[in-house]
Amino acid sequence: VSDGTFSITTPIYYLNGTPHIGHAYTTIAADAAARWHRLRGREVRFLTGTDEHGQKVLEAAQKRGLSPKEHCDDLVVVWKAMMERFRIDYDRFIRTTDADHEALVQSALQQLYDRGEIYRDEYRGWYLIKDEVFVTDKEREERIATGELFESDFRMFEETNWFFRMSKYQQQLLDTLASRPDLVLPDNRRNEVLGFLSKPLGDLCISRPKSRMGWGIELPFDRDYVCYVWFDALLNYLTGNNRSLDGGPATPFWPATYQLLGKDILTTHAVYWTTMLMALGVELPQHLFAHGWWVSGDGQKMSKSRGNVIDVNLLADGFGVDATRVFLLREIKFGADGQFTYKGFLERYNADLANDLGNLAHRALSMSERWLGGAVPERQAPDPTLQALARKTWEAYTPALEALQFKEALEAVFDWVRAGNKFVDTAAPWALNKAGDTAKLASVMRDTLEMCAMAAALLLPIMPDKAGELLGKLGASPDSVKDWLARWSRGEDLVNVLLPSTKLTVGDPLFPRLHELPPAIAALFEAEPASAPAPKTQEKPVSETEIPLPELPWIEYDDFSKVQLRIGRVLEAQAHPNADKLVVMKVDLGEARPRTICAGIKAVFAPETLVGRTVVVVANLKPRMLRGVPSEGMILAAGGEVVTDLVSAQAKPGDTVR
Ligand code: ME8
Ligand code: MG
Repeated sequence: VSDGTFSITTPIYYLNGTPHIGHAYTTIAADAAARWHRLRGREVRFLTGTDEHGQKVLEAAQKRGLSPKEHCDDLVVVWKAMMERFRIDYDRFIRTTDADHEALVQSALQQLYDRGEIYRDEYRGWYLIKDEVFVTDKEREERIATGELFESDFRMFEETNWFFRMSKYQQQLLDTLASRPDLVLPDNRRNEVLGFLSKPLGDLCISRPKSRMGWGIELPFDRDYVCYVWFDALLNYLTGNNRSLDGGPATPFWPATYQLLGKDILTTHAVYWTTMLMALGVELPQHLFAHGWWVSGDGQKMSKSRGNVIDVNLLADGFGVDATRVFLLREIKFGADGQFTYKGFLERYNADLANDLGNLAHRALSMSERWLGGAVPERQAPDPTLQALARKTWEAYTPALEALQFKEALEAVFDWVRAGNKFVDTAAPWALNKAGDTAKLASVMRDTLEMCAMAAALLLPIMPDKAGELLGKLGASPDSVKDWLARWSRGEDLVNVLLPSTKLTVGDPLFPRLHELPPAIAALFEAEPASAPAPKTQEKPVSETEIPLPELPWIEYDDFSKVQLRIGRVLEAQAHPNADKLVVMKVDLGEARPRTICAGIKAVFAPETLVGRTVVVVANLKPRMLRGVPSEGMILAAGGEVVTDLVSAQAKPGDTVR
């Protein structure tokens, strides 16, 4: 790629299930980088897509009773929808079933075959379907012994196949890794690859007999076979970047600047892919960056196969798309593993977004509106301390983002935001307003607005919608940012980009504070007891879940969540004047006045025994008149026809019951 070009790829995802945060993570990271380079005025190519051939996808299709292509056509819609929802602005979404890709794979195979890089041999070995790779007997035994995998994860295949002479390239790969220390990033991953290459490298089986597994691209030189899924999938990076193998026009997008992947597929990229490119005589990518894993609460890698995954749509529903993008990139160092917890997300959301950023924006806009007529104020010159800090922020942010160190880049922005709130506290614009020091007030508010503008600009690649919204409130737009970044990179105009007299808009808060986990997420924990003791593996327990539950008119959580239950305390209780079964109570729900509630419990409870009792009240039951007395809620009682007790809890009036 030339200097003005930035080309980035993600792995192409298997269509054996729906996306989870792991897939969203890689894709969001690539999108953030692509957006940054577009804002810097570079020509960008961002490639992502789906991996549709092979045993694993075929089996997923068979489970659904669909042909593999029907299955993929159906499922790919879900992946594209995830990408659209998460504002993934790719330049191409490649599917390995696309015609141009199939043609390129066949051309690659034919060229290698013609050059004697492919030969036929007998093969006998264990195949790990989950990863679509053959493994050695030793590796299989080890991974079963550690409990990571089961015997059923492997199949023994014994067949004649076609092989790529990968071993031939071992030394060339070692030499390349030595001369290009930044080819595989981060360093610990590079060391892992070197470790792998310290043992002799074998050849790569690149075919599958159609008689056993026919879902793939046909070998052009042997129609009884299809291409091995990884050999097919890796070549997507050439197809998707228009890198022809037939002497077609040159493309500015290959070699890619960065190829992102998770550490689970390091070997296939750092060894298979690089040696394939060597054999084809095609340039290697500039960098292969293997990031870490999101692990779930149980410390396990999240995966479609394990079923312990976090649903990205639930995060987007509960916290918003932009908050999710920021969280994923902010929480763990790109390269390291991280544990996902909803509580951690909630805390991070409130601290960084609702409090720090939301607060700075709200203060800047609402004070300017109240005291300065709601337009960008004029001022003499920016505060020099702020300008120095802005420079420092820029110098921390830019190289971090360009090296895909999103966490460090975001830390620089949020430090800047916190400095903004401190600046306001110290400058005390409210005091300046009171003292009538309009010139100083204008200057302080302008500086504060400029701080918001810089924060929005630097956050734009990470949270395009919310940063865009903030820019809009400041009378600017995402387009303005291109120009600002160009000026800032030339060393100009920090804390000085807004146009005086431009109208400001206060509007709604960018990130409303969340007092608790969003209901749909909280419901996950109610459904599952937090830490049930692990079942002993020796005994064969009678599975209770096999005994059917009674037929009930089941409701969804959403239906239940419409009912607001609140703790109340009975302050007064009397017999109803016109109905001899009813008691009329005054109940404190922690509201401005007690509620009047009628209940048919007089046969069981003498009114005076109710005073002082803590009860549970349906607080949002529509008030109605009962024999001339209003009833503004309902008290929960146990028993059927005959009430036996009132429901109670140790809590204070107004507390929520769920
Ligand atoms: O491996 N944490 O596809 P795949 C972080 N089709 N990232 C994760 C993750 C997690 N828990 N789980 C998945 C394949 N990922 C092949 C790739 S490329 C030519 C072919 C991300 O559907 C991460 O990027 O299993 C990982 O490498 C990728 O999804 C694997 O997706
Ligand atoms: Mg996988």
